Amino acid sequence: MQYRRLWPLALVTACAQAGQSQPQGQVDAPPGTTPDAQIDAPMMGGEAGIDTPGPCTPMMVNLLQNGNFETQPLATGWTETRYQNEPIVRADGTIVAQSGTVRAWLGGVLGGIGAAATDALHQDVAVPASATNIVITGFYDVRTGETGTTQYDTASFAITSTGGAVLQQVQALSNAAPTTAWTAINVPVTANIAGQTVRLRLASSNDFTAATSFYFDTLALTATVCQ
Ligand SMILES: [Ca+2]
Repeated sequence: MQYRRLWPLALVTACAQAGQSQPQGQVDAPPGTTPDAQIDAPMMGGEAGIDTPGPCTPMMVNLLQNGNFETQPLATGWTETRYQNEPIVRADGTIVAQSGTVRAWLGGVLGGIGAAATDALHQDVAVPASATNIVITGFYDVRTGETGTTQYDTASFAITSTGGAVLQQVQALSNAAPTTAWTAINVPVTANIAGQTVRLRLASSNDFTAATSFYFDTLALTATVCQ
């Protein structure tokens, strides 16, 4: 940590030795860094005595575990809330996985009259305080026995608190907008989740007739973090 906090001085020294001039208060950053935000920002708070972070090496990471659902045992990293104890992370059925052989399959089953069939799958993710440029990517596929444009069966992909409060809706799906192939998700996270543990939650609800299946695969929660 110490050497990182000292690098601007070292760089100034190196530049001076090379005969280059530097306007006072400006230091060129090494490639791949954004010096203004990382050097100036910590100074803006003005709190004396706080150990402000120095420049870092930005690195893109995937914060989601087993987003492609291929890790054994099935549903590693995820918590399933099953309808009639049917597994959600599975390889069987007619829709081939988008990656590997396993995907999440929510719904595809009939509920009772006045008692919807519900499936849910979630994973809690600790988002580093330094995380920026957070994006959710993946694929979904919706197949339904319903016709028409009335929503009877629905699904949602959301970022929630660990208590379940929705922080950002990532993707809302229903029988009214079925797909015929895997469809890409690419959604920037606008909710302020850096430094928090949040929940990625997939959930479905089916009514009592003409089932709808909601498939998800190859999910990722990527962010740029300081290393
Ligand atoms: Ca997969």
